[in-house]
Amino acid sequence: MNKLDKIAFIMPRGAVYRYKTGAFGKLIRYAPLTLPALVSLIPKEMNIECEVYDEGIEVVDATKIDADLICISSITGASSRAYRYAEYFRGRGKPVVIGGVHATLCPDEAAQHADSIQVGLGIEIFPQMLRDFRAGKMQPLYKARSDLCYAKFPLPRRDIYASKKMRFITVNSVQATYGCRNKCAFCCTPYSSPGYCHRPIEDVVEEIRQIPSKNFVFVDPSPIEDGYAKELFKAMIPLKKHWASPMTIRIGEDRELLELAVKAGLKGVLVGFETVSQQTLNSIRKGFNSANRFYNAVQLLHDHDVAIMGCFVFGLDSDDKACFDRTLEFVHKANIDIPRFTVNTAYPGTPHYEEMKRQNRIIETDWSMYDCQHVILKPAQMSVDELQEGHFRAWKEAYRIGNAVKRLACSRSFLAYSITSNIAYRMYADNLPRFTRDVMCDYSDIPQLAISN
Ligand code: B12
Ligand code: SF4
Repeated sequence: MNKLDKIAFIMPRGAVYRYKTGAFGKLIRYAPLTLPALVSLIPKEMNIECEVYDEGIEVVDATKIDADLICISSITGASSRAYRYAEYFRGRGKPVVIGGVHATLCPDEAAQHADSIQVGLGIEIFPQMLRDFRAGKMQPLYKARSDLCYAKFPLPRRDIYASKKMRFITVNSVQATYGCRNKCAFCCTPYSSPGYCHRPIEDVVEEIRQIPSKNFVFVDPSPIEDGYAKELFKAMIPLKKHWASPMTIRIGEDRELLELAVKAGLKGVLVGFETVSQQTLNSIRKGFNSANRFYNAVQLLHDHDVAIMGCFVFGLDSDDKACFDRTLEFVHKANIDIPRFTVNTAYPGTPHYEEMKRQNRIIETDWSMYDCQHVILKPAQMSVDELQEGHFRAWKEAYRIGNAVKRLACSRSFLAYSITSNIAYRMYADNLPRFTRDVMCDYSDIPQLAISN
């Protein structure tokens, strides 16, 4: 039997996203659902106290954390820090569990740093692991079943952020669907989840109804990839909420779906356009999108007062040095309300990563650099410096005051949010170049201890 009166959850963040020292301001920082969902899964009868430490909203002092079990959640870009925290706590004799998207994609690696790892959603395996831990028989690996039941989730414990909720723009994150039907070569969603799964519509509606605010965000990869979305949106209309969500650009190509979404309160979408070149879209297995329809789709969204956060990738293999200006031209012409740029990044577990490895083009192995803002691959048609500099220049150019004012004046969609986001992303764009490799891979704030056997 093990004592399990208290768990400490730690969510490390990459340097750009860290509280105070990062570049990702409060105006664009919403709460991930990860820790509220995990805490809600702790069986009540186990009577376990929880402490939650999220580096996105606080400076974490590991020496002050004391708990019977340390649970670390990390995405790829935060995994080097996750491992350092794990080493420190194991050095203090504290058992460590690591879960999240990176442990799901790289279980063998994560297992070297933890007493137990969790692969996939925690829905069944997290409570099981806690029971096993208390019984003194925790297993080294817990893997979610591929036929999980998505009904009757406990309500996420958003109250864990109560004392720090002002550090987020919202803590009201909701997820209705998991995985994605598409299989874009660079994206880890299809390779870290078992297909495209839905929660029952009545569960999602009831969860949204209970949110004590008019506004919330979906964190689904794209909830509109099949007929589920239309039924969900119909059921959401009476709730009279306002919301934003990631979605493919299909939302701007299916008028009936868009009208239902707007009636249900849609105010903003995050769309991964990735590129304005059809050849490049095809090369990344995103050829189901048509670049020549992007402009009209954006206009349709704007006509329905929906603001667009548009994401673009630079340095894909068919991108030459003209990709920066070509993309900016589209951003300006279409008045993309909140443009965001990334550089070609290969995440482990994806076909893209395997291909880049095969071609011996991966030039960076510290996961902290895998935040999509730093070049980690040899580009095909430009140098590493040209890609990095072109990327920073695109951010700067898009957020020049004149450009931001022009697009906001033209679009007028969800204006208050678009204005504050533009201010926050302008600061982000100005700050990005100071996140050099030395800053990104500096772990000196995490204490070091040798692992005791
Ligand atoms: C919120 C969010 C963010 C937030 C915070 C992320 C963070 N944790 O630091 C912000 C805005 C900062 C962000 C930034 C970025 N993000 Co992001 N983000 C998300 C998003 C939309 C929602 C996360 C969430 O709430 N999920 C819902 C919860 C319930 O699921 P979950 O996190 O997987 O948790 C469950 C299980 O994994 C497991 N679990 C998780 N942790 C643990 C821990 C333990 C101990 C246990 C037992 C179980 C467990 O149980 C949980 C409950 O079932 C996801 C997409 C998604 N839907 O997951 C992308 C996602 C995590 N982001 C991603 C990416 C690529 C980025 C960016 C590069 C974006 C960009 N283009 O610039 C940056 C990178 C930042 C960095 N430094 O690396 C990728 C991750 C890729 C990877 N391999 O790491 C995702 C998966 C989207 C995607 N498909 O591309 N992101
Ligand atoms: S990029 Fe978007 S559409 Fe493509 S697989 Fe990922 S979530 Fe699905």
